[in-house]
Amino acid sequence: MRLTVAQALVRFLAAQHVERDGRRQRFFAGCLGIFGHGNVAGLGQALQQHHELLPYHPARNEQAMVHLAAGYARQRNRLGAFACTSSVGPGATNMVTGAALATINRLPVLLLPGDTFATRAPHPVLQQLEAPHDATVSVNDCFRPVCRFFDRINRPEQLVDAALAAMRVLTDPAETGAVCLALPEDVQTEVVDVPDAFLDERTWTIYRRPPAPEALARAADLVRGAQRPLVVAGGGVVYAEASGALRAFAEATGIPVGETQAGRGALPSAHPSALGAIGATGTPAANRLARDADLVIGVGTRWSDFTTASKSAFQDPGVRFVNVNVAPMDAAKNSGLALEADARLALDALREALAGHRADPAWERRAADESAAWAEEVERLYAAGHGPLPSQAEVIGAVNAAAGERDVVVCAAGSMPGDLHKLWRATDPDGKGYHVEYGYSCMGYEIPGGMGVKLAAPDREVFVMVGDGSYLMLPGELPTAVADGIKIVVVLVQNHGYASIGALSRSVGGGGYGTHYRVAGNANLPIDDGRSYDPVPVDLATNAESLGARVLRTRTIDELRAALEEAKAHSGGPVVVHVETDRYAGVPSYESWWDVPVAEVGGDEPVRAARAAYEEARRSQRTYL
Ligand SMILES: Cc1ncc(C[n+]2csc(CCOP(=O)(O)OP(=O)(O)O)c2C)c(N)n1
Ligand SMILES: [Mg+2]
Repeated sequence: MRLTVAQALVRFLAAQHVERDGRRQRFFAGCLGIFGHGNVAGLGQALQQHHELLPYHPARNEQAMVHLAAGYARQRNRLGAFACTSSVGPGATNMVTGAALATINRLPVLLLPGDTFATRAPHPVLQQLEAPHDATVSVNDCFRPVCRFFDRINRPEQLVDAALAAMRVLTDPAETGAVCLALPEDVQTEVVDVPDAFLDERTWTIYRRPPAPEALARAADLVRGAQRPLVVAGGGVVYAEASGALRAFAEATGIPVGETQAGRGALPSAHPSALGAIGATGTPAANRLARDADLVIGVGTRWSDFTTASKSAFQDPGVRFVNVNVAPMDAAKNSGLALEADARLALDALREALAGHRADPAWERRAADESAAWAEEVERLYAAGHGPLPSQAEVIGAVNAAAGERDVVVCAAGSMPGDLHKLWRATDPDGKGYHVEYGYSCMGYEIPGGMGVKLAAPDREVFVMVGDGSYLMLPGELPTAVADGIKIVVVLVQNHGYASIGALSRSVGGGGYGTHYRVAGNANLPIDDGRSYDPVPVDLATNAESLGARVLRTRTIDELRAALEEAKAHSGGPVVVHVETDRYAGVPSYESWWDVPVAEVGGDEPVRAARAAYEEARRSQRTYL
C-alpha cells in the first residue's frame, strides 16, 4: 500500500495493542504535539487525515507534553502511552528533559522529533545545528543518552524495522523508557510501500516473568534465616499490579514494609505492617527498622540515594539484600541476590515457599508500635495550628482529608515530595493514589503530569501539589487543560522561592543564599535568616486566572478546606487553589541523611561546621558487598 512515511507511521501506531493477564487494550491514547516546519507537512498532514484513528492534542510546550505523556503512562501502569511530535531544533530539544524523566522513571513515551533533510539539499535549514566534524549529527543526537532506543529514519524503507523495534522497547517492562524515532522532514512526506500486515492490529503480550526456581529457593532460605527482615516496596510493585500480593506476603510472613517514592501507597497506610516512607525522606518507623534489618527484600526498586539514605539506611554489619526486579541492572544492586521476576509472581512464589514461616513476633510488634506512633505524629503535624501563615504539613493534611479513597495526589519537586512521602495517608488498594515523580524530580512536571494522570483515570479526582518555583517553570499547559476540559485541582503553594533548597543551603552552611525571591535591594543579601522578608510582588493566582483556570484564593486552613470542596464540585477544566505558607515551618527529617557534599576548604564558620558534620555523617555510609 502506498502511503507517506508519516501516514504509515500514524496508522501503525493506532493499530498497536498490549495484553497482560488476558486483558487487551489499545497502547497509544493519541499524539501530543507542537507543529513547526519540521513536522507540519509530514506528520501534521498524516495526523489530520487520520484524526479518527489517532487523536491529536496540541500542547503549549514540548517538555510539558512529554511530562503529560509520562504521567499518563505511569497511571496506566505502563500499559498505555502517548506519542509526542515536535518540529526540528528547539521543539525537539525541549523534549530532551521529558525524555530523561521518562527513562529514569522507566515509563514508556514515544518521541517523534522532526529532523533535518535526509537529502541535505537545502542545508543548513532554519534551526539546524551544523557540526563541522560530523555531517550526520543533528540536535536530535541529544536523545541518545536519555532514550532506551533511538533511530533516525533516513530512508522510507527503514520505517518498518524502526517502528517494530520501538514497540518492543516501549512494551518491555525491563527495558521501557523514552523511545525516539527522529524523522527527517523530507522522509516524513515520501512514499513508502509497506506490507498490509504492518498496518494490521498487532498485540504485544506482556508476559509475567516467573522467578528462577533456584533463585527463589535461595531467597526463601535467606528469609528463613533472617532475624529482622524488611521489605522495601518500589514502583515495580505498583506497575505489576502487585499490591494485593504484597499485602498477602506481609500478612502471611509478618514482615514489615517500607516504601520508596514510586512505591508509596503500595500498602495502604493503615495496614499494621506499613512503615510508610523509607530513606532520606522516611518515617522514623521505617528508618529505625531499616537501621536494624539483617535482610532487606527490595521489590521493584532502583535503590536511589533517597531510598538508601545515601547508603546509610541499613546499618546491620551483615545485612543482605534480595532484589525482586524485572530489570537485571536493578536486581544486581547492593550485591543482592537477584530475583529477576515480575513483582506479583515473585511475591506470591516467595510467600508459598515460606509457607508456615513467620518473622520474629517481637520484630513484628516493634513494626506495629512504630507504625502506630508515626500515625500519631502525622496527626500532630496535620493539626499544628501554625500561624499566621499555615505550615505546608497542614496544607497536605487538608488535601489528604479532601481526597477520596481512590483519588490521586501528584507532585515532583521542592519541599513537598519529601513531606508527602512522609505524611500522605495512602488509601487506594491498588497503590494508584500517590504519584510523586521522584526519579528526575523535575520542577514543572506537576501540572502536565497531573493532566496525564487525569486522562488515564478520569473517574478519579487528581490533586496536583505545586510550589511557586515549579509553577513558574511550566504553567503553560493550563490552557491545554482548559481547552480539553481536563479537570485537575492544582494546589499552588506560594512560599516565595525555593524553600527546599533554602533549607538544604542552610544545612550546608550557605544560609539559604539565592533561594528566596526578594525585591531588588535585598535580593543579594548573602543569607536568608527568616527575618528580612520582602517578597517579589507576584500574584500567581491572577496568573493562573489569566490562563483560563478557575482560581480560588485562600489564606487559612479553613478557607483552604472549603476551597478544596468547591474545587471538587467544579466540573470542566482545571481549578487552581492558591495558598501561602510559612516557608520556615518545615517537616523535620527523621533519623536519616542525604549525601550532599560540603566545601572542604574556604567558607565561613557555618560552612566549616557543616563540613565537620558532613564528615561525621559520612562515616555511616556503607558499601554493600
Ligand atoms: C528543573 C529543575 N531545576 C532545578 C531543580 C532543583 N530544585 C529542586 S527543588 C527546587 C525549588 C522548588 O521550588 P518550589 O517549587 O517553590 O518548592 P519549595 O522548595 O518552595 O517547596 C529546585 C530549584 C529541579 N528539581 N528541577
Ligand atoms: Mg516555593
